[in-house]
Amino acid sequence: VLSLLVAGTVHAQTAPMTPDIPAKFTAPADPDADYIKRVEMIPMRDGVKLYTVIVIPKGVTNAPIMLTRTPYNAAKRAERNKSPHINAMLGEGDDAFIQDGYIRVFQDVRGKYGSEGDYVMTRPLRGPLNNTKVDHATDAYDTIEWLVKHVKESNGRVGMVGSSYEGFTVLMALADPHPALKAAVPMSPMVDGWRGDDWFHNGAFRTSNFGYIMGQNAARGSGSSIDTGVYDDYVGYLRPGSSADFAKKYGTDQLPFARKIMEHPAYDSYWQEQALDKILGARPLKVPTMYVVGRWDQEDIYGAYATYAATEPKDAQNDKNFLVVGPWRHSGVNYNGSTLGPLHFTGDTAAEFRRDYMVPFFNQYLKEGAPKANTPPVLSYETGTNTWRQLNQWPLVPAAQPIYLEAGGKLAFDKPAAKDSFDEYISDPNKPVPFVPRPIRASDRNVWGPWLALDQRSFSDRTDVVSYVTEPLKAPVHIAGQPMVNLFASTSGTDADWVVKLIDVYPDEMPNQPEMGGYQLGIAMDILRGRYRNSLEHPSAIPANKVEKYRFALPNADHVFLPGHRIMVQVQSSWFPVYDRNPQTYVPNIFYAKPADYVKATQRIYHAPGAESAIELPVVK
Ligand code: PG9
Repeated sequence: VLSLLVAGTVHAQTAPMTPDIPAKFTAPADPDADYIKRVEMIPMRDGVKLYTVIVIPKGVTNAPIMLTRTPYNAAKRAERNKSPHINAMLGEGDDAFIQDGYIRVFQDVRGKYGSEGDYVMTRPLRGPLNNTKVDHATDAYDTIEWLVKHVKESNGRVGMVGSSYEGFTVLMALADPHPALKAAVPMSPMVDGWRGDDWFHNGAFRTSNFGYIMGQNAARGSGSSIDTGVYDDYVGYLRPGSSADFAKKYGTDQLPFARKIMEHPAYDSYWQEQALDKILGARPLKVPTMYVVGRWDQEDIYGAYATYAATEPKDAQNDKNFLVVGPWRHSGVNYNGSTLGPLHFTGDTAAEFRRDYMVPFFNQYLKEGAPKANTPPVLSYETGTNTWRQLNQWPLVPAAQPIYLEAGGKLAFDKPAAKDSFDEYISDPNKPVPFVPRPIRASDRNVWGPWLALDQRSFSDRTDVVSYVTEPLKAPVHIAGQPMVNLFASTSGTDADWVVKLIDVYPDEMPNQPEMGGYQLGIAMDILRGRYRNSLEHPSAIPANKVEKYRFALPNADHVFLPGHRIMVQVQSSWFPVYDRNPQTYVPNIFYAKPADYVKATQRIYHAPGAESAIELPVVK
């Protein structure tokens, strides 16, 4: 009887056979929580409503709003942990916003998770590719319009931030910005999916996208994964044959976006018309924007630089366009930036950037009376010396200083003298060069995240990789810009891929970090699909056994090769399975190559008068 009496109230007993799973359970809101979370369905101009989570620190008034528009589940983006504490509940990258009392908003893009409407992957702007009345520019506009009218704790000023796809939605909002959008920080934005962001690099397809597309598009919520039943992705991707065969085997070809990709292997109008750098470069620059990217960004290493370069000429007063490059992997800016693989930096470079540069930048435009931030035109983490540098421009210098590939595996600043000199290797598409040591688990974050910074030694001695290296440097060599490849090569096939890797070779012994002795660190590495050597839009077969020139840009670098280190260049013709295999026989569409098209080819890399293979380096004098 006593147990039924609580503070004088008599409770009915729960019968033993009462079902223990209630029809409905709702946890009470924690009265001690330091924030309020509201979920709203915000109406867009076409009547579609978008699921939006609004997190308001308790007690704030006149606070700025920080908006992220995501295809990755807004509810989860605002729930790192279930916690009454805002700093435990929001993501690591939100730390500085929390400290500064921002209202944080996450919204599902149309067609994903809680939002209504249809989903189109990286939905193009209204225009030739989008004949509807809506796009991410209108959705961002309508959302901001609603937020400033309905969030009474706000001061009516909005900023946008986000990385990768979320960086793409930031850029889309800039195409036709709402007047309340006062500042933007697109991080590693997806800008041009053919030239050098997610889907392709210079025409070579990135096979892991099939897994991404399954995860994003097989369902409105989280989709499905591709389970090959093979531990080593190298085998899992090789066995089915061409990429189209792979897509067919796992059902990916049922998804329209996979089909769109396979129907547009070249840089045709489908890709050109959605390249956001061109689109934004042709529009007025209205909103102060800080482009952010990681030095070793393994997914979107192209877009931030390209869009910064395309919009920079419009920044006449030098007060609207800014660039930040940190020593990070893709989206690493939102996590701990102390290390990348075995590389150690000068502390948590990402938290430092967020606290010392990003939030003061936003505050300047979003908070009344906030001081002008100390935002340099370009903030760059110079690798090698591991130093943040405030620069006036990017690139610092054009790629003007050739370093030549020479006989005997030498690399030197002097032109090669020998006649008709070349190195030869056999590229076998049935035994492609792996991009990380096997077994490959690309879905493992510790493999995928740092892979661009991983030791290239495992590949340098393969018989289908050629390496050229300088003597140990007597003085530092600083490069700051985009190295240009000038490769003179022939193939016995009629198509070929050329992978060129600019590498910093560490001294044999590194007493303070012994495992770095002899390390081969990728500084700028990329691929060109040979059929696009003369035109990205109109591919052409390579004449067999004829020396051709292949010219393409490597990713931007700001790196000091220190004395005692050596500069290395590696060349190979496959990089698998991060990139699909070139069959080495010219076929109309590589996605659909047949088993018989995959043939061995003899590749020759020339270092002879008139055919001086070189990398033009942006050397800072
Ligand atoms: N890199 C991812 C992505 C962006 C856009 C399209 C497809 C993939 C991302 O991290 O969001």
